[in-house]
Amino acid sequence: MRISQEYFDELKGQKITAYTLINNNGMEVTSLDFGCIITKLVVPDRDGVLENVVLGFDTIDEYVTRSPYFGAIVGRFAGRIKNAEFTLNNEIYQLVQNDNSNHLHGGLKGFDKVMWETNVVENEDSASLVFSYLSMDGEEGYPGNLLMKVTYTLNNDNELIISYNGKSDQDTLLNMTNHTYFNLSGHVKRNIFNHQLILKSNTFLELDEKYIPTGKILEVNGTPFDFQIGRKIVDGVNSNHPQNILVGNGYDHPFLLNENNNNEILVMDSESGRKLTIETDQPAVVLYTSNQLPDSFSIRGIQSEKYLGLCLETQGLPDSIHHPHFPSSILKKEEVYCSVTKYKFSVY
Ligand code: FUC
Repeated sequence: MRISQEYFDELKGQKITAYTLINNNGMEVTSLDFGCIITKLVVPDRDGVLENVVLGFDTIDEYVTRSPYFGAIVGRFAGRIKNAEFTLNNEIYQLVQNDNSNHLHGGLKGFDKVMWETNVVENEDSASLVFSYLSMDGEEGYPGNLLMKVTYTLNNDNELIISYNGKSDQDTLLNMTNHTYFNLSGHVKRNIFNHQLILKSNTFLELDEKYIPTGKILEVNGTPFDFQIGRKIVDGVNSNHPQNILVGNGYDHPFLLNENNNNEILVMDSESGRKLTIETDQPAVVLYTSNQLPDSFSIRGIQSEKYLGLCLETQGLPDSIHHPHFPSSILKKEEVYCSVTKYKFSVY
């Protein structure tokens, strides 16, 4: 295992560093201390060819001005909170409105746009980046001083393990995820239409026209939302299902997971032979097929357009604070938020 570290860019006089973890098979994960952004993830295809399989940029300016959360850690709350407000312990909290009148992905300056203190840890069979950030009471509207730690570990089994650890001095909301856009073709040679997805989930959340959960939990049976035996992403693009059409022809939906820590999410690209297996302890995964990716810029020389990346955001349910029948995302004072998601790369 190796760790390298190099100057990436500068933002308002602050130096941003890119850290790269490299395992004995040549798999590489590069991440910034800004937003814990994964800029590159290099994995072999079935012929052993090492290529990058995530969307990312080479300058900080692109991340700050136009990135739709490429590779970033999202917090304090992944997904939307209706009307950007909530009541907790009889107190009303007004959050930053950054998605119409709603709150999205932690606000205008969420965890994806702050500097994280970074430490490197090297072991024989793994290497880790440990990121820490103290989010102050009132930041983006949330209560409590929250100390957050996010750890990226790469091992020699081609696994990237992301673990989250948080503690607040007041009751607060917390729902963390990583917002990587995967494209297993390698260097974005094709869009994700033919990526095959298997998901151990038989229900998903209905969304309203602002992408806020209505509260209804729908069965996947007989719909393009049924990934239990596997289907291609293009099915949801061509679908007449009102929920596929609503989000811009594709998916932008939370799926409730039937199982945890048991190969519950699988993505395969038959042309490259790359396979990604995700395991998590989170109750849900948001499947987002980059339906809103603008075509107004390029991504490392490739024209940006819809469907270039596939996001599988393991997390709690969006807007859960307004739906008592959803699993709670309240983090109690002095209790520890602890969660792990594992991404394993292999070939078939
Ligand atoms: C996802 C989606 C949103 C949004 C964002 C960039 O998590 O749920 O709709 O477009 O990412």
